Amino acid sequence: MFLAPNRIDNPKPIPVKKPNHQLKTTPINYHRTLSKWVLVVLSSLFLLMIPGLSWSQISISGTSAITQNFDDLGTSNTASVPSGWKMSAAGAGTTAGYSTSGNLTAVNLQASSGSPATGGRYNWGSSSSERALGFMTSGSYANPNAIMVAFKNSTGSTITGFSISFDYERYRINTAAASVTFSRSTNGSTWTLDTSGQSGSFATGSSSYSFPGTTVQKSFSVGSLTLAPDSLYYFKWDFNTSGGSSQGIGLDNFSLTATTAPAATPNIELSSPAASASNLTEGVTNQVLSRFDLAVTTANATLTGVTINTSGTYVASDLSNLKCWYSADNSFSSSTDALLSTKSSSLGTGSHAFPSFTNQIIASGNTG
Ligand SMILES: [Ca+2]
Ligand SMILES: [Ca+2]
Repeated sequence: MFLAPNRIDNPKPIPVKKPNHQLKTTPINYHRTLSKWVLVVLSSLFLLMIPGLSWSQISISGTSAITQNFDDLGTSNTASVPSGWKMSAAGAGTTAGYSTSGNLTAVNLQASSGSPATGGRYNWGSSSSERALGFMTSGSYANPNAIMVAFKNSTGSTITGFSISFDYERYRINTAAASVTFSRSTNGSTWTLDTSGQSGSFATGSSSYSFPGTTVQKSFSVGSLTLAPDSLYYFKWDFNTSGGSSQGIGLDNFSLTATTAPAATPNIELSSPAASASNLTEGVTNQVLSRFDLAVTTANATLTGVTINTSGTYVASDLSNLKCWYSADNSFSSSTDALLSTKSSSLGTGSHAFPSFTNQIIASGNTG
């Protein structure tokens, strides 16, 4: 960190040498916060570089809810499922893992009214803008089937739990038993049943349609997780609609909220070379007045502000501004280092908080 005054007074035709004034600075305060968004930026860039990966995992970048209402399916009977979501091949629901090669990323039927009887992967809906994703089976479209989704922990912290909610919606009642179970996985292939998410048995009855009819709302928490940064987590819904005389079931209104462990606190060692008094000559710019070093370990740190004290024999009008620069090394360059703030008023001796400060991340293991 370098502090430098910059003389920008109007040039005078005949420069008059003023007596040198002594100006001394001492950093008296700095602020730090944890930084997690670097990881978010990097993962976003990675996704941008691989546009073909439409089925890539959904990034959990914080503790806000991640939702999916499937309404973007529209009324297409070949609509692609949302990014990160997959459907098993017909009849392959029980054995399907997230990376099973036969998995599909589009529906093959849609219905918003009427009495559809063809089995398939359904884009269900009550209107063109209210959709759900699911199945109805038949003699030619085998049971069971599954929907899966993958998430990546991009929070930079350990995820310790989830709050999850979703709805099962029935679009067709029929004489065959129907139920949906819910499982979770850390690898997308070994699934652990979570009974909190199961639909229970849908009542059977003679064939009839409603868009939608019975809705089963699920809302529950998953705790005791240790999901490290950058690791993946998977959810699976197994639809058992018994084959023929199938009921038509959809999944809708999914919401996932992560709970994270308190992030590691960065360890910051401040070393401040003695702020030796120095004399400034009129007209000089980018004169280093003081430097302090921040050695960061354990976790990334973000410098969010700097306040200094100045003292000496100078007066406010001797300076045009004071600048706070960041350098990743120990030599100052106004062309390659980062200007974090410029203070151009009230420059007399005393305390100066640098205004409109540009936050500066110092990654763990680095000194800036
Ligand atoms: Ca919906
Ligand atoms: Ca709905």
